[in-house]
Amino acid sequence: MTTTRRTLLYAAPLAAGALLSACTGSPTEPGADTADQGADSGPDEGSDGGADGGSGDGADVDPSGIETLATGLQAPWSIAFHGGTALISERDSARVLELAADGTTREVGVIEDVTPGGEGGLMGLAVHEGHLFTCATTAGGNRIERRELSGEAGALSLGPPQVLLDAIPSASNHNGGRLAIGPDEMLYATTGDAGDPQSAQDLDSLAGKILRIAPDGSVPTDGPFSGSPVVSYGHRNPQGIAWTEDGQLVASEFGQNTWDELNLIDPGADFGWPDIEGIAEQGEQEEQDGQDGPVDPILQWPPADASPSGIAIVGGIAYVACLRGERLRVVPLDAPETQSELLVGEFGRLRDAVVAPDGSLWVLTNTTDGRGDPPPDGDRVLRLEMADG
Ligand SMILES: [Ca+2]
Repeated sequence: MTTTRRTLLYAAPLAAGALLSACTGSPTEPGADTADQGADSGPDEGSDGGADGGSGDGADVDPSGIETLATGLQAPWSIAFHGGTALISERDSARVLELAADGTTREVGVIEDVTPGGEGGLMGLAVHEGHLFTCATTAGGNRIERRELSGEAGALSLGPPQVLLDAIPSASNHNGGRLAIGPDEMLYATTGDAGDPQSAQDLDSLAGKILRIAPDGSVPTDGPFSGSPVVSYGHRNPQGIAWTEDGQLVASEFGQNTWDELNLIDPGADFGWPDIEGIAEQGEQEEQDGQDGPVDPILQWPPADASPSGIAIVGGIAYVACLRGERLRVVPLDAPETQSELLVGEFGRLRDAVVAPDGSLWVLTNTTDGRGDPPPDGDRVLRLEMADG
């Protein structure tokens, strides 16, 4: 297979079987993991699976090397880079950690006023021009703040908080919570429906949306809805956002019972929830109001095989960290049907995937949040090397 896109160098020191499935992208058996996952995954970040979504041959995979960069993390949620230094959020402790080259972590600070509970707590991180942005659950809803980062690597500290956006509806489930700086240097945030599905269709609610604000918290004047930070609506619980080199925003989203989604986000678009889950069935689209109707996902998966959270895009390929599905999905965006999968069942639930400054792909495991089966050394950061294929 000749390709110019960047592909993944990967090795599976632990399980040849996982390597085989990574290479072939063989379909998983429906319900195969429900015995040990169904009981503890609940209805939200993993729910009852349906039929097999299938997966075919995807990106070239050249087994070579995988590295554990850090262990001992507790319910980690997000990785963001401040220069060459990785910052990691822990959901329940509300700690922001910095990762040293030797794999040790150091507490940079604890985000104040965080009220962890269910899926809430300290969630997404983003860094832009010396500032750390956080999304966290507080008594007054989910809140986006920024703080100045000061000091050198190994001695970083946080300045006082500035609240950028407050009172985003929160609940024990469906908090969204992912942050990212876009190619337009704006701050994007995903929000869940917080248990009120209809709020996703209410343009006056911040729930069930993808939002966009300036780094100072102001609402950009060029958004699709005047005076509003809303970019897109009709989302249930999106937790992953990333951009292609062409600037296309891509988002992952948890479905309810039937279909998780991977969506291409265009400003102003409706993504269907709660009327439609996954790709619209015949007839569902006609029932919708609006000129263009809701937008279908480019790909859908049964929650048992996915439950997607953070995503990273490298060379036109989206890498999707899956919680209940316990795998990294590999989706060539120009041919989503050729998707494949990596790390299947090897490291448990996966929460985030990010591109590091050196171009490698980092993946954050998530086995210690009460739903996984944690190893004795807690959660970890994995490094997967990328190479030109
Ligand atoms: Ca949808």
